[in-house]
Amino acid sequence: MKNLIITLFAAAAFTACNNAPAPTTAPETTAVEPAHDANMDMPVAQDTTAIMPNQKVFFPNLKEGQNIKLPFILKFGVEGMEVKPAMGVEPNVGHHHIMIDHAALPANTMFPMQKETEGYYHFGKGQLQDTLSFKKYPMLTPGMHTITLQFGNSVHMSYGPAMSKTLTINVK
Ligand SMILES: [Cu+2]
Repeated sequence: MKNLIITLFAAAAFTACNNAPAPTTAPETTAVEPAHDANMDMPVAQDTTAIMPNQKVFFPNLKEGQNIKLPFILKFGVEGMEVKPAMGVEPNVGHHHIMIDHAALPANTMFPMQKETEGYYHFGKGQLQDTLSFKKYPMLTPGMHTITLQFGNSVHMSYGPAMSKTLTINVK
């Protein structure tokens, strides 16, 4: 008798599950809010504003005010996060981006794609360095420029200023 009750209970539970499948789509939102609420609308992406004190990017071979001569092999450094090619979104994973003469991007902002002529370069294969040449970086004319390393997640959403580093360089 006890076994029968358990069997019936299990069958009932199974039926109940079948009758009430979990929703497969998120509730539709009617209003699209601008940047400050963007994370609410993108449940698949990590809250890119939640940067811990041990997480940062840096330039391993470049100092503030450094004189450089092109071509220059620029290395990209990151601590507390992992560089992977842009595929699925994972917490604390992403890739590097370089911006010439642009400030760090606010968190949850989409990195401009295919805008190299405007000074936006993304390294979605997980590259850890690039060669600064005048051919690829024509905006690096002689004189002072800012160069910003910006970490972003696999869908090119910025992790924000906390995961960026900006230096001024003097191109000779
Ligand atoms: Cu990217």
